[in-house]
Amino acid sequence: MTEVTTKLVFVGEMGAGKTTAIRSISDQEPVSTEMPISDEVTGEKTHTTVALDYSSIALDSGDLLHVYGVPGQHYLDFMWPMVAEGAMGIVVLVNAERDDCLDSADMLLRRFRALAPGACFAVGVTRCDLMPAFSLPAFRDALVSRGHRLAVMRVDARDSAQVDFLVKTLLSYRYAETLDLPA
Ligand SMILES: Nc1nc2c(ncn2[C@@H]2O[C@H](COP(=O)(O)OP(=O)(O)O)[C@@H](O)[C@H]2O)c(=O)[nH]1
Ligand SMILES: [Mg+2]
Repeated sequence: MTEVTTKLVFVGEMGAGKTTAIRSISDQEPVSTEMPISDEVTGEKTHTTVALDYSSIALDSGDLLHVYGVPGQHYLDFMWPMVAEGAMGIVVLVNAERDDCLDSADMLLRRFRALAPGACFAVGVTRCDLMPAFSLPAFRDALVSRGHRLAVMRVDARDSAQVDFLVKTLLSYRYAETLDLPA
């Protein structure tokens, strides 16, 4: 049996939960690269932040999943094409606490759809427990009104079962458009 390798990408702004989500579903500690972020760049954060996360996960099916986490900030977009290339699934993560989470999801969906036209997409909204006023249906409707029809779900990046569910949902799409049923 040939082993199938699949590439999955998490993209989102700093604090959206990428590193935590990848750690939640990894058997081993993921590889994370760090780079300094200065005041001028973010306007807030002075210490180092994780720029890229990577982990490989063996699925029950025997397939190998390569998982990448890439920052959603504009100034790091030089990394996006190489990470998006050949991706089967792309999860856009947004932090419910941020006022700009709709704009962030919209922008990242547009950019990554252009970079990976064959990929399946889903949006995961993190930190909803800290934001009781956040309405998932309203957020989903707002994305639809911007032309994005896709799975949008709450996900606590710290909860492996929730991240696992989101990833499995996305992986199940890979068959949706390739089925060639006899007439
Ligand atoms: N309360 C709460 N915290 C979360 C949730 N998802 C992620 N976090 C926390 O949010 C913080 C930022 O996550 P991190 O993975 O570092 O974000 P990254 O910058 O995208 O890699 C971490 O402290 C996580 O534990 C959530 O749904 N609820
Ligand atoms: Mg991180």
